Amino acid sequence: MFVDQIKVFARAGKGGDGSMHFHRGKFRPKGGPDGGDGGKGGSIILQADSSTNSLRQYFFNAKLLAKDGDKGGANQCTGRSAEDIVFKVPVGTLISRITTVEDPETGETVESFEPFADLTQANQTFVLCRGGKGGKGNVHFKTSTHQAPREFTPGEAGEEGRFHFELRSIADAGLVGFPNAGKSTLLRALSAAKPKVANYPFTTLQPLVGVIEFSAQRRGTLADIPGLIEGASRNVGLGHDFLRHIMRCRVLLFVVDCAGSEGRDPIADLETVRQEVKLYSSELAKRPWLIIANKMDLPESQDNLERLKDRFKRVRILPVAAEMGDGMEALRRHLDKLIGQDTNNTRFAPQE
Ligand SMILES: Nc1nc2c(ncn2[C@@H]2O[C@H](COP(=O)(O)OP(=O)(O)O)[C@@H](O)[C@H]2O)c(=O)[nH]1
Ligand SMILES: [Mg+2]
Repeated sequence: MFVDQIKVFARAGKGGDGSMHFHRGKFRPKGGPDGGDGGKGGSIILQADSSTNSLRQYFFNAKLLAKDGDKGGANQCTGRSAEDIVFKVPVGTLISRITTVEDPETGETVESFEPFADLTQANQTFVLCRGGKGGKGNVHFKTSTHQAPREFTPGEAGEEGRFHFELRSIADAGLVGFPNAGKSTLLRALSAAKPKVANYPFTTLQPLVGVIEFSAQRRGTLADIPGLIEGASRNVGLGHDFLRHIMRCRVLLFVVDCAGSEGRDPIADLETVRQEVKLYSSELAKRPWLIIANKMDLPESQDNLERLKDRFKRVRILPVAAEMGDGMEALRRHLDKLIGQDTNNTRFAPQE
């Protein structure tokens, strides 16, 4: 299940009430006021987490609640504050507040979404609902003429609201492979319009996104994400930028130069790439993937293709020659099954 948008209700904790209390000692039966303040209510905090690419946890738990602060105590004791609760969301989650407004024409209530945070950086945090402050105890209300105050203030309510979380992905499928495997050539061969640079602010790597038209009503998006090198999972080069981009694709297409040009071995290349992906995120490694064996026009490719099939027995391997356009129809058919979406579906949002 790939949940990319969800509505949640969130409520931070209420502050504890201030206490109304008078000191009662053995030798001071009528002591002064000593009621302490209430503790703070817990806040609801969101944190962008690079190890997940789905909002599915909120599908089953769409109520985010934090605890209330404790009431103040005698002896000027401040009540205990409730802990803030941190909820993780994937990097790239856009958060909007949902308000309901009345449609002036029909009188129906409609929801409106007002964007208010975009979590684009790993570990970035955001306070979704702030916990209420604790109330003041009666000790604060004592003055020279008012020695036995009975006043205290209640704790503040925690903030609450309904929110829309939406995971903005770069593309439905991402092309992954070492330089010169043929990713750019493939993207050009498959996409209908000239691919555009994706509008993602957090990197010097520029993913190119193209739209594939499967039929008049069905399309999908495909990203060419440059920059993979060995050691990416250890953040060598721009490794983490690269991996963060592919985290935002639902399906991974591993492209290899099946001819093994420049002394490369396609099997070793693929093992290395899979390993980098696994090391970075086990969730990413479980995502649907297939192998595109490119450059099948070259004579060395045939043997390597057999070796590749032997090594990755359970993985779909599509032999193509992107430069010549060979194998594109079979690849398109397969991609349609994996990522094709009806264009009437409002969730299909082509890149700007
Ligand atoms: N013989 C052959 N060469 C190809 C094929 N696809 C791409 N190339 C060549 O491989 C080189 C790298 O291709 P490119 O798409 O830039 O690779 P990228 O670095 O993965 O984007 C270029 O010189 C292409 O012309 C193919 O199907 N057959
Ligand atoms: Mg390229």
